[in-house]
Amino acid sequence: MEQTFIMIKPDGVQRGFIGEIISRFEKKGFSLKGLKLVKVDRPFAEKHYADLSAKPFFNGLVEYIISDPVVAMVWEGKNVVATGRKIIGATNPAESAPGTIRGDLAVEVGRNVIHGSDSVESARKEIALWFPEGIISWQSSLNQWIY
Ligand code: RTP
Repeated sequence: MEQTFIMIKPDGVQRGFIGEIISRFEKKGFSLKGLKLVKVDRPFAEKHYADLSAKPFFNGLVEYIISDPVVAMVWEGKNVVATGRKIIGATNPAESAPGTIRGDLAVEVGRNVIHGSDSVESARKEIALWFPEGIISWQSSLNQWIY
């Protein structure tokens, strides 16, 4: 079953959106497979965002991610990578549709509450980076009715 990596960024944690965000993924029918509150250091954040190292906003982005704890999660389900990105909304909250997490909860691209893997391959790499200890395998008793 497909998995994705979702991170609630420091602003999402500080603003009290952990429950709201988990609820949106649960209501859609996805399963939470990994969850931890972590404060990452600069080398780790630079590794996570390595693909963006040439961007002018890279240093600010890294400073933001290391500033306070984030919630790292693994979610599982049918098409969870692409559907997760739809639930999250466009990168710039000014362009995110109402009803999406960023469309409802954010106004600034530099404080857009949440990250979600952009492909199955990125998800695999990000889950390995953030959960090197691995993911506990378990099944919800509701699984047979979710889809
Ligand atoms: P994410 O990786 O956080 O899910 O975001 P994304 O794929 O929607 O967007 P991406 O282009 O990968 O950018 C990663 C994060 O960098 C910040 N950003 N700031 N100041 C700016 O112009 C700017 N552009 C991007 C955002 O926090 C974005 O989520």
